[in-house]
Amino acid sequence: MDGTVDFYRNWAAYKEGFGDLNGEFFLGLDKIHALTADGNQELLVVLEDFEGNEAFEMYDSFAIGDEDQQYVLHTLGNATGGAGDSLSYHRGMKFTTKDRDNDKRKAKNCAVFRTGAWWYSNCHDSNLAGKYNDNSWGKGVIWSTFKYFDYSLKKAVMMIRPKK
Ligand SMILES: [Ca+2]
Repeated sequence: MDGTVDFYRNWAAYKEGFGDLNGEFFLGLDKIHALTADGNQELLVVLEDFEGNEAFEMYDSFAIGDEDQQYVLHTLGNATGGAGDSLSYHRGMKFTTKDRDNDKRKAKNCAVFRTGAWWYSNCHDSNLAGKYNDNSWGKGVIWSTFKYFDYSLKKAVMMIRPKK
């Protein structure tokens, strides 16, 4: 939301989580796994561009594997909302960081290539842990169905809650 926290971090950082809970942060893959393991969570993605336009996308289920499974995005339900679906492309992908290449891109690590960490495939439709304020192709805070690959968003939030 303001670029104060560096998101270009390694596997250990994404496992544990980092940042400021009152500002920018990543909760941590172990915690996200624990919170989603019961299979009853939904995901809301909230996005904002630098012109003050907000967009949302809701997924009616969301769950990731544990570290042995490389935090695979094994469950991602139906998408609804105005932002468009830039996450389903990543369904079934393992998590990749700059020091752990689990993506589908041959001869490149997508986390390095796209300056982030994500459930990269070959490489991404979204890159919410990308580099803040970097509008070069594919490297910024991207949700491609909302603002395409050359627009780094002002704000990106992922929230989960138990389904009703
Ligand atoms: Ca690769």
